Amino acid sequence: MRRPTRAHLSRACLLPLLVALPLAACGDRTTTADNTTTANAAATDAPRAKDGRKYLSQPLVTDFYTADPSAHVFDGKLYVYPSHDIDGSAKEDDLGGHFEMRDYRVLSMDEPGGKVTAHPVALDVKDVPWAEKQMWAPDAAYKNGTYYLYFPAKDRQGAFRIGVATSKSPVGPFKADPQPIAGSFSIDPAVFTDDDGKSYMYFGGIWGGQLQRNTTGTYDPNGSKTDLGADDKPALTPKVAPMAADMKAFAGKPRDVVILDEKGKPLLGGDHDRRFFEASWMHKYKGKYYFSYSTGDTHYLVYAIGDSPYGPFTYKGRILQPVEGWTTHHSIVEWKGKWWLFYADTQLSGQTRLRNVKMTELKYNPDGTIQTIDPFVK
Ligand code: FUB
Repeated sequence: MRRPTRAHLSRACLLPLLVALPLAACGDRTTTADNTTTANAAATDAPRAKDGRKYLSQPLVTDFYTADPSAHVFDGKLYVYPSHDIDGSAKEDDLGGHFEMRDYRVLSMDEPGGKVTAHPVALDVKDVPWAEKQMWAPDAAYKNGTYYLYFPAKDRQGAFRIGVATSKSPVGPFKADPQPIAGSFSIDPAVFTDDDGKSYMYFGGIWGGQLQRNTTGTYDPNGSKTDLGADDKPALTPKVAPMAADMKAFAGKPRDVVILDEKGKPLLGGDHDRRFFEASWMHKYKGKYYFSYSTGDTHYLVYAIGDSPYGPFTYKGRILQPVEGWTTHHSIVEWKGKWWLFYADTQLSGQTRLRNVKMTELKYNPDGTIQTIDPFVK
């Protein structure tokens, strides 16, 4: 049998299930009356990248496009909160105008490598009173019987803000608060709950994420379209804010998340291989706080370690080498005795705007550093 090209795969996998699908490529799956889809993460005849390299792992779902996977374990089950990429009409640009997402769908799994259930729409931009467009990378949290979905979107002035929506179910539907979180700006919320029950939101992203347009505390629509252009000055930092007891507001002003080099100096703006771009994530391993993020235009997922959720964090290295596609965005979670990295590439479409989420095991060295993952098999 001829190996399906990425274009074939993309079209075949996204067609309604009217015809017999190439199950070896798309994975075994069924669709139920409530539009729930289940897919088997394992593919037997794995397609290769254009240059012949074999992907390390396969997309978790193949009948719609997903990115920015935030994974959480609730009651022993794994839930992934991804962006839902769509094929919009905007031209690709440096500010991410081509990421035109309008809603969220949650994925769930009972076992690593097992069936993936894709649940119906959990939140649509039309049901968020303050938001106009671009429902980018979300995250979720749980407290006292309520699930919280955090999401960035542009308001009617074109400024990214961060909203919150709640549900009694981890898969939604979620009901959005009428206003964004007061004092929030930029993109990519990641909410971490520490062992003492206190929660923190990490957020921010440069370029399309507008961090460089929020340096004074107010959104400046005419601010820089790129880095600040001050290569020998400390880089723009992500932000962290403690969450209020109701998980719907900040309990304090957002602070800078300072990332230091090996000499204890803040990473510089010109250090594109290591400076923060977007996609904050926090996890705790053996009592240390691991802040991880994407370097954007150099395409790495990297991490820094600290002793407090507020930092400072010292840069330690790469988690993931560049994937196929411009962006990747990740999460790290412990599940069933192993650690997992969730990330995205463009295997199904070959287009940056149409990504697909994946998972792979993440391993630590005895000294607590993370073993760098290559998204391709040698
Ligand atoms: O998916 C839209 C944006 O692209 C996310 O918010 C960023 O992290 C990047 O993945």
